[in-house]
Amino acid sequence: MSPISAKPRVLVTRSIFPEIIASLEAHFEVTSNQSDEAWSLEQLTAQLQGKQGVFTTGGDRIDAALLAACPELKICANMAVGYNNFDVDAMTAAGVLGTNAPDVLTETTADFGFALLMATARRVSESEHFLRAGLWKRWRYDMFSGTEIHGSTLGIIGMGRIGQGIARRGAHGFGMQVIYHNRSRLDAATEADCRARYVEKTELLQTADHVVLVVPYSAASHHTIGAAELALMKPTATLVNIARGGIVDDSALAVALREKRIAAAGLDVFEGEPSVHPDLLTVPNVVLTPHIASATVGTRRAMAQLAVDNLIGYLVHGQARTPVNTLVQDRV
Ligand code: 8YV
Repeated sequence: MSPISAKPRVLVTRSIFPEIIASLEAHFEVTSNQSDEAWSLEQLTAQLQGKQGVFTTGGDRIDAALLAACPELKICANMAVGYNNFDVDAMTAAGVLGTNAPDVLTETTADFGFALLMATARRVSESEHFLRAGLWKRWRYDMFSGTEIHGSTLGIIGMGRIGQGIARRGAHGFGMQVIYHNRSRLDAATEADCRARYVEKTELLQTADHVVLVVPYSAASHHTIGAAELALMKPTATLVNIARGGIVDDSALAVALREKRIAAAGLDVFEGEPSVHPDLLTVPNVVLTPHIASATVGTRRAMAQLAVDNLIGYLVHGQARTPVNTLVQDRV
């Protein structure tokens, strides 16, 4: 028989930095999936039995059925700023706290949004494939001509912290005119800091040279960009999605790219990822990356540490740092 532990029990669903496991072990009895094998819902449910906390990543769905099967669970700490993998209402109803990992990834993710915009507009991937394939035989005046970045119009849909970081890079670094659309308009000081002007979505799509999507995923933001929206964009425009799969109708986008109704797209997130719509894999004018916008060692470490801080904060001290459903925390 195993000795009775006074420590709360925590599950870590995916492989993570060893020192993060060590910092959890100072406070908890930890079970971790360091082999990183993908767990089915049934396996996750089985692993969660008797656990008070779980360290999740964006792919771990926490819903009413899972919560009903795991009555001891008190907190789900997401190592992600987005938490569309949480059914927040079901968690609140079950008395389970959810936490996310905001702020620590803002600038890194904004850097990547800009990197993807530039790679897309300047055809970096497409031209590298051409070179690697041994097709570069001579200089040509129009070889891989792209779209201007400096001085162009940058349209940002979703002007939270990451959107603002991209706006500042565009306005201050590249002299871009920044327009944005958001559920609510920013205050005047933030608009001035970002040098960004609020416009309706239609105007943004019609006038932007580069459209960047940074909205959280929800039923309301599903297919924010579909065939109708793509039809509004300039034929020379680029589209970048660093938000979530499902914000863009990937099938409609593949058609628009193939038919050159827009110039190019840069995608870090996909509907049904890690699967990618097969048509996107065959069109040349799209840059595809495997959901890596926050992937620097320092940022991923900080995101993981924030999830750890939330687990310790809540299960040991009764107060998490970044809750997403504060009602539960208030009740404790
Ligand atoms: C994560 C993200 O890498 O923070 C987010 O919302 O999309 C990414 O930074 C991913 O969700 C893994 O948890």
